[in-house]
Amino acid sequence: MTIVITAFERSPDGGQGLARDTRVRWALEEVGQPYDVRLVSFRAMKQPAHLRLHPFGQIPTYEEGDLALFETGAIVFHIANRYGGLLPADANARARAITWMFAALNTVEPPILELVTARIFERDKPWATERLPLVEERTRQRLGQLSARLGDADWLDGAFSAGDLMMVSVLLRLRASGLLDEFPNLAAYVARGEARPAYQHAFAAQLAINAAKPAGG
Ligand code: GTB
Repeated sequence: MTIVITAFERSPDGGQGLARDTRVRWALEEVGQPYDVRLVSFRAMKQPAHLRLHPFGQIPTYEEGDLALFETGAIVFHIANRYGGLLPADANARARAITWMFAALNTVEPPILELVTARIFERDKPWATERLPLVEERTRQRLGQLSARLGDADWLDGAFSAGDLMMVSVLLRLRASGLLDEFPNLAAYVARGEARPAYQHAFAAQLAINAAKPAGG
């Protein structure tokens, strides 16, 4: 059955791989499943046809036969659960890998998104210079905790899993802030994720769509 995902017709990041279809592409590459991509404009995302797939009018979505999903956590979990390669067979190890997926999305990503908002979307506000250091410090604290847990391990819990895929995807959003470099083991962890052939393929696929399109073109 053909898997179809949606992605930005033209990602605002110009192909840096930061839009969330990249994590879904990465998961599909890791498990060796081919997929098609339907590109959607910002306008089309808010139209009834897309809202039927995604109630919040966003990308990515995932369609496979009768199944339609939204939310990257649910999509990556579905891929990992249905196809081998992203979750351990041992039940406890599997539960721990899933825990790391939730930790990435519920505990690590929120301060990172707050930081992105403060750095980019709120930077012209009169209170931005007061707020930004506070948000940076909250993010730094979270990264410190994650860094302490990772230590000198390659991955968060044994072999690479969907938990690492999600955590690396979340951390990648920090690169422009420089905060990641304050934690060399986390920077190396992200680099290990990016070096995986599956990530490379996913990145190249989204770049091929976005690099060819100049802003406003
Ligand atoms: N919780 C949802 C999930 O994980 O699937 C969040 C989905 C989401 O945020 N989708 C964004 C979207 O569709 C694209 S990925 N936004 C359009 C809208 O809401 O109208 C977030 C994103 C966007 C842009 C960049 N960038 O340019 O760097 C990075 C990430």
